[in-house]
Amino acid sequence: MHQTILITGATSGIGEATAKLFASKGYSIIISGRREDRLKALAKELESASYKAEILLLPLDIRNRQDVDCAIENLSPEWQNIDILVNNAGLSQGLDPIHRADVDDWERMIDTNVKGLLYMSRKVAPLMVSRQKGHIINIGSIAGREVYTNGNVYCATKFAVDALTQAMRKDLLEFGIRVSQVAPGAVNTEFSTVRFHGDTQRADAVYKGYSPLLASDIAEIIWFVASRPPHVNVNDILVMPTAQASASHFSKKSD
Ligand code: NDP
Ligand code: 8X3
Repeated sequence: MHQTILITGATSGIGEATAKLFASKGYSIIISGRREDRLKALAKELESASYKAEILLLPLDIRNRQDVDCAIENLSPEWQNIDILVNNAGLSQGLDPIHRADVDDWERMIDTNVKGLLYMSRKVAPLMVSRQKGHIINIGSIAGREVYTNGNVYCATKFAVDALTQAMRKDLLEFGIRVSQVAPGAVNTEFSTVRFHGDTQRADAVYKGYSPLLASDIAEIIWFVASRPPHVNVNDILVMPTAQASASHFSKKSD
């Protein structure tokens, strides 16, 4: 049966890898993110002979509630049949103690990771409720299980994702809608470059001396979660690099 997935934050990292994997499985895909040029390039690739996927672009800033509302309301009836929503768009900004961190960084993380996820879910969940089917997969983090030094607000937003995943599962239970969380440890994406405001040297150091997870590793787990039979819901998966035992406990080799 024809299936549609909406992936937020598809311009990079985990979201982009997930779009590619689901395209290879024959899904129609709504790809969202702020960088329209990247959405267009991804759409071109996924529509090409190697994937032949049907793609819809939803360029938007997930922090803008009105834009999220309009984007979902203006989907054609066919594209509103969203089977899977992957709430993946998110970011970290800064790594500073509570008394020195930049409050603007805090606002960006809360607005994106918590409020953005809520705006999108609030518009897509009713579409799923009306069809009595659907699957919401939230991308949490090890940072939503344990706090680490200077992780303060980023960790708080991912603890919120964990809480919201549990809450959504209860609220949507009677409608047969599955709600899952995939919570990774360190994944080598643009995440650290964004956290350190474009300082690629500092970002590269995060992934040195061990094998971090790759975006494709997480895409495969999202696929596993999504492809269980309808009576099976994977509530939660915490997945780490073999060389990472906790949020701040790594086995790294120096050069
Ligand atoms: P990337 O930086 O590579 O990707 C983040 C994606 O989120 C981009 O596509 C970006 O698109 C999108 N995004 C960010 N802000 C907004 C916004 N305001 N509106 C719309 N889209 C936005 O990082 P990852 O792939 O690693 O991150 C994906 C998710 O995984 C995040 O929720 C992150 O917290 C989580 N995660 C990451 C881990 C890691 O170690 N990398 C570990 C655990 C969880 P654009 O900039 O074009 O808007
Ligand atoms: C991203 C992983 O450990 O940098 O969520 O917070 S971590």
